[in-house]
Amino acid sequence: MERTLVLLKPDAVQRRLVGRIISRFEEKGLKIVGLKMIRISRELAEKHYAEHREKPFYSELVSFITSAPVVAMVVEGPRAVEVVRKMMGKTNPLEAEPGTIRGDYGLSVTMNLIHGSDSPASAAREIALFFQEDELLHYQTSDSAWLGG
Ligand code: D4T
Repeated sequence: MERTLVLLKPDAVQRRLVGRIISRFEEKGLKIVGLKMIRISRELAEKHYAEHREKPFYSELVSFITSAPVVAMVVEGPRAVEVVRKMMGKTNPLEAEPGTIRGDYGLSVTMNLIHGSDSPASAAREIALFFQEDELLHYQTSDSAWLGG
């Protein structure tokens, strides 16, 4: 089973969309195995977004993600990385399809509500940045036999 890191960005918290977004992942059948609300430090933001250091939007991105609390979660399921990315929609909410999280709730490429790891390798790196091993739970849900995978 695959795991991926999801961040509900400051705009999702400020706009009170956290419950609705988490519900989508629950309804899909993904399993939440780690969940916390944090204020991301500049140091953590710089590590998380290291690959974007040279991009023109980097400083705005770091300012935004550190500006207010976020919800960090690890979700688990078959091909969870790809499934979550599909549910998020394209990076720019103006281009994201209706039915996706960004397509349904967003208008801004900076304040685009949600982050999801873009590969299993990124997921492993990012999960380790945001969660200690003992913050991730191993458990069975009672409906797992009916979800396949
Ligand atoms: P994340 O990493 O947040 O899941 O977003 P994506 O994987 O969909 O998009 P990305 O890595 O290309 O961009 C990371 C982050 O930067 C913001 N951004 C992006 C921005 O503020 N301006 C821009 O022009 C772009 C391309 C949004 C997501």
